[in-house]
Amino acid sequence: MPVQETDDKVIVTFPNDDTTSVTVLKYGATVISWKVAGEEKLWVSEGAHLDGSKPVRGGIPLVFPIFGKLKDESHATGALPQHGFARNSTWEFLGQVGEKLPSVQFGLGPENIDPELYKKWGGGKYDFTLIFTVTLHDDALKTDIEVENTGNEAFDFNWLFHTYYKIPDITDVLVNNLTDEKCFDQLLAEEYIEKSPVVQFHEEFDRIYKSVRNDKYIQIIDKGKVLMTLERVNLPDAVVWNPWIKKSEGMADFLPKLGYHNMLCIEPGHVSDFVNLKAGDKWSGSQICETHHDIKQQSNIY
Ligand code: TA6
Repeated sequence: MPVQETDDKVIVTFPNDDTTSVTVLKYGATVISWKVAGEEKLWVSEGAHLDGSKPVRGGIPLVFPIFGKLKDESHATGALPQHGFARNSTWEFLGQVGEKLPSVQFGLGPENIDPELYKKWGGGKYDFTLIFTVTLHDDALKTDIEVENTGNEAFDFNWLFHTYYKIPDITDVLVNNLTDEKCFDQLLAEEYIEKSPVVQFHEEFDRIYKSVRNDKYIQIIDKGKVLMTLERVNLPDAVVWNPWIKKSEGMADFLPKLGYHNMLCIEPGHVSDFVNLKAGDKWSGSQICETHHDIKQQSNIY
């Protein structure tokens, strides 16, 4: 059966191949597993809370309406917790919307948010609908988000897919096609141009690559083989994050502690500034995670 719903999850399997599947936890509409021919592509902490008690550490948490935590409490999102409320609210399963490529949808509106939490966004004056779509290909996963302003006041928001990829070892992987891109280094609180021909990892890494052309592939390369190619639609920014040992030791739900060796976050979004959505308008963005590409080296020279 291509789509199975349980009380807390939705499991989608590829037609005639149940070794290819995606599992979505209704809490946060968090993708907690994506398997291609039996091989898990996402990293989920062994200490992740899957009972709705806190956002899932791993998989694809959904970040809305704020990325990170604003220091400016006067901003409409200033009182919200880090990364907003989408990842810690239970979404409504809206059903299957695609057959040949099995696709399922989840919805979130003010009625699904804890009232205390919702009031922290602009005093609860905004009205919105989020529609999250997950589409399973034989060797790729597509996630789409549509944000609709169903109220009568414009609002500002960030969106980000906080995708945790499973990798053999962080010290072996490279990430390409970010050379000459402007980035904000969250650790140094500094902005600079990335000059490394390929990004490597040997310590905590937390950078927001800003306005990266949407036609640029971002690839995770392991010992010369492309593990993952990320394509983006209308998502100009990409956060690259690995907590390394000290940060992972400081996160109770990050287990095993050496697990930072086996994960890397490449997080497409619109986070370096806000999207301003007028009353009645819609905005959408997508990530396509692909496992079948060869290395595609792109630069900004033309
Ligand atoms: O996406 C990178 C980041 O903003 C890091 O700075 C780190 O805080 C990470 O998100 C995880 O945040 P969380 O709230 O899930 O612990």
